[in-house]
Amino acid sequence: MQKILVLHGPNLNLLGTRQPEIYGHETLAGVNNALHEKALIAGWELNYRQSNHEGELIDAIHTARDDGTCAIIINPAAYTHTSIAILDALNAFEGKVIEVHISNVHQREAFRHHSYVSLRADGVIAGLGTQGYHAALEAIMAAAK
Ligand code: CA2
Repeated sequence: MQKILVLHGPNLNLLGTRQPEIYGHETLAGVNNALHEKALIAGWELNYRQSNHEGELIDAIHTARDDGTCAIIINPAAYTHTSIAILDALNAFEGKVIEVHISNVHQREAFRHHSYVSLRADGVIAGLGTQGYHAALEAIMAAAK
């Protein structure tokens, strides 16, 4: 079974509980369960992880590098705009990387317009709400056919 990791950055544990006008009403558990089910039906293993700590996200990327994970879907949240360390970790991962943002970061404050992670990402999805995660998953599975 091919394996995918979905990695959620800081504050995304609050999804569905605050700022629904920006991030929608779906909870993180709802997103993860729906992705897990979709992957499983297609014969893929999907693991997910959320952390508010940069080092834990980096450790999860290192684990993915060693455990046969073939693709990472990552919403680095605010670390998108600050973290060279997450970029470096992703650069050491050989599989596919898709960067997802729930909101359209380009319509928001200027500091959200730059992404370190985009320097490594094979694809970037922004502004589709939580459907962006599904688009990323479908793209990864379609590319492997
Ligand atoms: O649009 C996205 O997915 C972001 O990655 C979300 C980050 C933000 O810093 C990025 O610029 C864009 C923020 C995640 C915070 O998530 C919350 C969800 C619900 C309530 C409060 C925060």
